[in-house]
Amino acid sequence: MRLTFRWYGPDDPVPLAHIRQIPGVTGIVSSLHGVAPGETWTRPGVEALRGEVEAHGLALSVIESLPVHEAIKLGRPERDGFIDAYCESLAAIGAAGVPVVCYNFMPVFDWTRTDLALRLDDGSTTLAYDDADAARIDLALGAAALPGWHAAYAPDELAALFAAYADVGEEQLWAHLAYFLERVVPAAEAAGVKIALHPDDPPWSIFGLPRIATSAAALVRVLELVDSPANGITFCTGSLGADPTVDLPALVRRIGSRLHFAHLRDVAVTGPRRFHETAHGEGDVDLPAVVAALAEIGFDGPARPDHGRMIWGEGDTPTGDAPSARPGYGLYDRALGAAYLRGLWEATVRARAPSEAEPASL
Ligand code: DNO
Repeated sequence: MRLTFRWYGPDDPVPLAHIRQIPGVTGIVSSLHGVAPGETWTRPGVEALRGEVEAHGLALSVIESLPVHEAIKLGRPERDGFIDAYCESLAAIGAAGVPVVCYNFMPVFDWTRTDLALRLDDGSTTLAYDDADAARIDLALGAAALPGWHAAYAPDELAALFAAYADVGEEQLWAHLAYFLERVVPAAEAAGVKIALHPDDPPWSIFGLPRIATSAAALVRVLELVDSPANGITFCTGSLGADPTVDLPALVRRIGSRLHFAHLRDVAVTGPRRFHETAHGEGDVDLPAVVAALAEIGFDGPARPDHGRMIWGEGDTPTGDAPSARPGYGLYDRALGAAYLRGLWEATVRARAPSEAEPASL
């Protein structure tokens, strides 16, 4: 496992210079955040990002995300043009030397929470989801009604998207994913890039929209749609960990060599379809067992601490200025998460091969 950290580009309040100071972190997970979904990425664009990351002594390990245009998920006639653009972007990413691309296939909204600052007993704040709260959100007001999605869609745009998805059931969404992968996986192979689908977060339908990457069986089905080493999974303990019926270590073993990227974080499940994120190691996810399973399959790909709480005043906006951190992506708690994961990994690898002086990789 190689330890990485997400960086949102030059606008990220957390600078690369600070990320570099986290022991064990050698790689960066980032994206061309200025390029709109559906637009084609260029090799110089990716190379510029890589150059900036490398100038700070880090490697550009993963592109997260290369977004999938809604026309592809909806199966609209214009999807072919967007799929061609996606393939070209993969070629640019591969030519620029980045080996892994994370993406998701969630309609309309990516990860979703109903509270971005739930206060925990220790005074920190964290991201939380409660289906009962979600049911009270009035999306007729536009995406602004949903925490974290303020600028994403105007009310009429959102209404049009919901209307379009009214005709798309889960099996149809599967068919659209298959159509996409049948065309994109060969392009990924040619580009020397591994693509890695992120499970839906939370792993169930929200606001009546179809969602399909919601279970262990679904992730296996994704792999079977196109049976190629380039067609893989981003294994996210936070997404699937919100469903207590998922056996995460067993799923690591099942995905095996098709597990291309790991998001390692923790959640506390507090009721049916109700959870909040916790510090790494403090929630209901058995991270030691997940890390042991990763070691067992010989995982040597990128992994990152995922979200973190807001601690030590980070994210406070006493002056009403721009927040010093984006929800879930502050520096401090994620850095603690990285330190925790590093320790777990070292101990796990050492226990498996006691004679080795140093762990195989970190
Ligand atoms: C949440 C992330 C997701 C992820 C995308 C991948 O913080 O894990 O936003 O980047 O779903 O496409």
